Order: sequence, then C-alpha cells, then structure tokens
Amino acid sequence: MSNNARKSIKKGVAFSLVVTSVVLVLMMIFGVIMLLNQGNVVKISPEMFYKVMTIHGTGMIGIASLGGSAIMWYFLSKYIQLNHKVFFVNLALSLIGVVLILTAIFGFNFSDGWTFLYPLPSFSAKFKGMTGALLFLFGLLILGVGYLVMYFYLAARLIKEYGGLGKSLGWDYIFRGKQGYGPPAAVVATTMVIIANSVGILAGATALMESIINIINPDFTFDPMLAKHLTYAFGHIFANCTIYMAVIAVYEILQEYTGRPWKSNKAFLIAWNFSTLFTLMIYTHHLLMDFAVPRWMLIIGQVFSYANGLPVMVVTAYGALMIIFRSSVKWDFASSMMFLAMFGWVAGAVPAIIDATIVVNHVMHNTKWVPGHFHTYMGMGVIAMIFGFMYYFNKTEGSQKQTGFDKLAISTYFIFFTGLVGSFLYAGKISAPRRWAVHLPEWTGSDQVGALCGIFIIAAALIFTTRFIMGLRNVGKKTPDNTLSSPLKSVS
Ligand code: HEM
Ligand SMILES: [Cu+2]
Repeated sequence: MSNNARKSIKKGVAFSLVVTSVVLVLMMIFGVIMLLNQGNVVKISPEMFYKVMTIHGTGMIGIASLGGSAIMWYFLSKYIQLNHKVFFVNLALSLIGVVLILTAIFGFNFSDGWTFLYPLPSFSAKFKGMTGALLFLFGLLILGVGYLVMYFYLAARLIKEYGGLGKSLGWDYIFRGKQGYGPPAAVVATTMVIIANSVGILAGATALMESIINIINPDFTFDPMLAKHLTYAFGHIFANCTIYMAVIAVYEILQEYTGRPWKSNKAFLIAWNFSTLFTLMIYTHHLLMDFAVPRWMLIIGQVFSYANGLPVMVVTAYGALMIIFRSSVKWDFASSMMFLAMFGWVAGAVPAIIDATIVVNHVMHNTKWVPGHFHTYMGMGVIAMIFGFMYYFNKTEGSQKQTGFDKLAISTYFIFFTGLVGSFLYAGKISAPRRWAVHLPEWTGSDQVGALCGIFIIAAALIFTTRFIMGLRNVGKKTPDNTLSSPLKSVS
C-alpha cells in the first residue's frame, strides 16, 4: 500500500479515536448524572432524565462501534489494501447522524430511548411534534447507512482477496480439509462482523422506516410485534458486534507482544462460525416476556443465548493464555488492558447467561440486573480494549510513553468499574427496575455508590483521553515500514 494511503488511514483512525474517547467521557458524565438523580442527590426532571438516558445509550453504543471500527480498519489494512475514503465516508455519516440525534434530543425533546421501539416514536411525535422524532430516526438511519457502506466495501475487498466470505471465514479448512492455518484472525473477525452487522442494520433500517412512515402518515400502520423483532435483531447484533470488532486488538497486540503468531487453527475458525450463526439467531431473548411470540422462537433464543458468545470467548481466552504462557510478553498498558478486558468480557457474559433463562428472565429482565450485565462487558470489555488500543496506536504511531500515572489510571478504572457494575447487579437483586427516573428510598443507596464509582471512572477516562491526545503529535509522520512491517516484530 502506498505511504500516503497508509498515512490517511492512520489519520482517520487517530481522529475517530479522539472522537470516541472525548464522547465517551461526556457520556460517562451523563451516566453519573442519571445515578445522582436516581439516588436523590441531584434532582432533574423526569423528562430530562429520559433525554439523558437516550443520549447516553445511543452515544455509548455509537462510540463503542466507532472505536471498534477504528481497530478493525487499522489492523485489517495490514493484510489487505483498503481505500481510506470509505472509512472517512463512514466517519462523516456517523458525525452527521450524531448531530441530528443531539438536535433531536436537546433541541426538540426527543426522549424515547436508543431502542426507538415502534410505535413509541409516533406517540412522542404526537406529544412533542414530529421534528424531534424524525431527526432522531433519520440520524440513526444515516449512521446505519455509513456502516453499511463500510461493510459492503469490506465484503467486496475480502471476496476479491480470499475468493468469498466463506473462504475468509475459513470454510476451506473446516469443510474441505485444507491443511495449515486459516486467514489472519483480523480477517476472520471482520468477515463475521460484516455478515452479522449487515443483517442487523438492514433489520434496523426497516424498523426505522416503519416509524418514519407512520409518523409522516399515521394511516400507514405496521405490526408492532414485527417491528420489535426487527428492532431487537438490530440492537442485539449491533451492540454485540462492537466486541467482535474490538477483540481484533487482543489478537494483534498479544501476538506482537509475545512474538508468537496468533494462528487461526480449526477450533478458532469453527468458533467464529458458530458465533456468527448464534449472534443472528438469539435476539429473541429480548422477547422472552412477549407471550405472543411462538414458543419455539423463545426456546431458540434461550438455548442459543447460552452458546452465543461462548465459542469465541473460549477460543480467545484460551488462545490468549496459551500465547502468553512461558512467553517473554512485555506487560505494558496495551497488553495489560487486553488481558483485563478479556476478563471483563467473560465476567460480563455470566449475568447475561443467567438472565437468558426464561424463568429468571421473567423476574430479572426489567431490573438493573440487565444494565449490570452489559456495563460489565461493554465497559470492562469493549471500552477497555479501545483504551488499550489507543495506547498501542499512540505508542506505535505517535509519541506516547507509559508512566506510573497510566498504571494508576488502569487500576482505578477497573476497580471502580467493578464497583459500578456491582452496584447495578445489586440493585437488580433488590428488584430496582431499569429505566426509572425516580427510585424508591430503599434503592437509592446502590445508586449513590454507583455514582461515586462513576466519578472515579471518569477521572481515569480523562487521564487516558488527555494523555492520548497529547501523544498524537507524530501520527502520519513516521515511515510505514518502521511501524507496520511485520505483525510479528519484537517489542523488546
Ligand atoms: C461512568 C460510567 C457509566 C455510568 C455511571 C453509567 C450509568 C448508566 C445509568 C445510570 C444507566 C441507566 C440505568 C437504568 O436503566 O436505570 C445507564 C444505561 C446505559 N448505559 Fe451506561 N454508564 C456508564 C458507562 C457506560 C458504557 C461504557 C456504556 C457502553 C459502552 C454504557 C451503555 C449504556 C447503555 C446502552 C444504557 C441503556 C440505556 C437505556 O436503557 O436505554 N454505559 N448507564
Ligand atoms: Cu441481546
């Protein structure tokens, strides 16, 4: 790849990481505001609470995806040639989407939550005017289109290089007995995300269009149950895919730091194939309380939810332990973050598995147990991988050097994030419902503990972010061969 093309890719990655980390800190502040309100420390109106909740949910999922895409794009461009313009198109459409969403929420009082469940947006269009609802729905639609453009482009590139998405998922090795190792882990993971997320986004776009049409002309109505299927297929898959993009950093960074290649052996390939399939199948675990859904769908949702992330999680955790075992791995910010993030991911899956059990779900699903689960795997998994990658990227392409301050920030981040999710899970246990602006007195204690933890998390995130931005000076100046010659260059 030409030097200029690589430079542009690096600049794009650097820019999206800056956006990701700054927005992340802002969204965390909104998170603490919600907890302070639920804990009766600061009072905001319920209407304001739901606006804040909507922007927190949308913003967090959005930036987890943006950060994940930066990771995917950066490493994938080591193996295949990529046109940086496509990355910028996605970035630009994402930013336009974000501006529309922010205007909808803070300019026009849209507050239906990031899941925009039909016909909620139509109701709020009647209450508060069409503009807010339409801006929000179009904002999400534009964001989705940006991702589709990127995924379709990547699909075309992978098909050209590997001869088909089946091949880049390793089918030659699984079904046709081809010997040796499959495509690089980054390629396998990208293929999975292309398949799953394109389906998810198309489902989401359909649901968005239904809402938009219904708002513009209420004579057109749609089946709310079908819309719920489409919406949760989208929400589940899109949120899940953030980790399948971010995990590429685990493979790449650990192989570089240990000087051992991360090989796509048969178990690894099979695991990624299973997770591709399961991720598409199991969104019905969000519908376990809907008695109108056919029983067999719920059973599929339940059974395969247990198995969903498991294959990839197991091969990743096992692979990481094996690659590190008796290696001379250098423990610095990036490698420790990757390692801790893997535990965050695994730990976050446990409460989900419990919640995906139908009997438990009827009791737990609308409690804070659920935010407890996804804050674990998002905050301590995906976001930790993104922070770790930010450091790695900066060290490789910019000028950041590790200090004792960083170590302090890492431990602060993980200790207090454990406290935050602990407070959510505990609140779930004592039956505090999720998404309630006002809490009963017996629940406020857990909210206050959560808010305190949140403040420390923000302090750590601020340190990561400012140090990252300060270290970015050299990006694009270093020569490519000094940075990306071989994935296995030694770091010592
Ligand atoms: C300082 C860190 C954070 C704090 C204090 C925080 C706080 C909160 C609170 C209080 C809620 C509402 C809970 C309820 O239903 O009552 C919430 C919801 C949510 N948070 Fe966070 N959060 C943090 C970090 C994150 C991160 C890192 C992510 C993902 C990358 C995230 C994603 C979400 C999502 C998707 C929702 C659901 C919104 C909804 O129910 O519509 N949060 N958070
Ligand atoms: Cu789900």
